[in-house]
Amino acid sequence: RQIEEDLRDAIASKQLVLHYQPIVDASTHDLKCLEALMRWEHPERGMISPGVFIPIAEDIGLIKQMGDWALEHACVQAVEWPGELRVAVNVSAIQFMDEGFPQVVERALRQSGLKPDRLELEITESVFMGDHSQTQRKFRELKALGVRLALDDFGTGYSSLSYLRHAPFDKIKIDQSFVRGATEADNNNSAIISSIISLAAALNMETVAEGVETQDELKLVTEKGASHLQGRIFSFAISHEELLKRIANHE
Ligand code: G
Ligand code: G
Ligand code: MN
Ligand code: NA
Repeated sequence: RQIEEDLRDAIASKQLVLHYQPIVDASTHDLKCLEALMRWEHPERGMISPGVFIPIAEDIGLIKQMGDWALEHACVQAVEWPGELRVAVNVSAIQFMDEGFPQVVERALRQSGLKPDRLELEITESVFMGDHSQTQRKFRELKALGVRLALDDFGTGYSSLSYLRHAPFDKIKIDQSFVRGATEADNNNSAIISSIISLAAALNMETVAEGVETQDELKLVTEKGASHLQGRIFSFAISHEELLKRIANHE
């Protein structure tokens, strides 16, 4: 297919870019972290969403190359930000399962000079489908590098609480499907959000409520005690240039 061919040279042709979505402290609404979200600026089709091209990249064996690029590029850009801001990078399960993944992270840190605790890796529950001892080894190596680990899209996959016993996550991201409509009567979303937040607190993990769009959702996740918030009510993902402008205006 044409789109597959086009994707193969998207990196070399510099058509991939990272946009950044703010994640704020739930009490102060201060900017704490930026989630890097890949965009493909296709020469003819315009901006293509990662929801479309990431699954294709996974199918045709390009996700490692693209994900490694995103990691390196995000570290290079984050070095320019004020030192208290972190960058969160999404890691595909296929990319994580590659034997040398911790070394890719180490190289991205070394080449950029980014302090390890400013890098947060967003990993989904699907990594637990892989070989258990290899997964544990990678977690150990990544923690030894000093990076932070976040469990992304929590509650949507093959969630088993047993993962959390042995996995050194610093943060749990509550999937936006729970936040969306959590304010409507007659559904269980709000109870699920409460349980995830108390579980995370008991395990000493931070929580991000994702996809906060409305005042009602904001009020609810704040009352429930999420430590961090992300969503359009604060900002959608913006270009790196726009981010640098906002940072400059703030100082
Ligand atoms: O930005 P948007 O909502 O369109 O992103 C859709 C999906 O694509 C999200 O699930 C997000 O995690 C994923 N995604 C965005 N950027 C990356 C990336 O660099 N690597 C991986 N593996 N997934 C990404
Ligand atoms: O799977 P992951 O958590 O990485 O997905 C992040 C995705 O969520 C991005 O594609 C981002 O554009 C999207 N997103 C972020 N905030 C909101 C929001 O408030 N509403 C909706 N509908 N999507 C959001
Ligand atoms: Mn994510
Ligand atoms: Na998510």
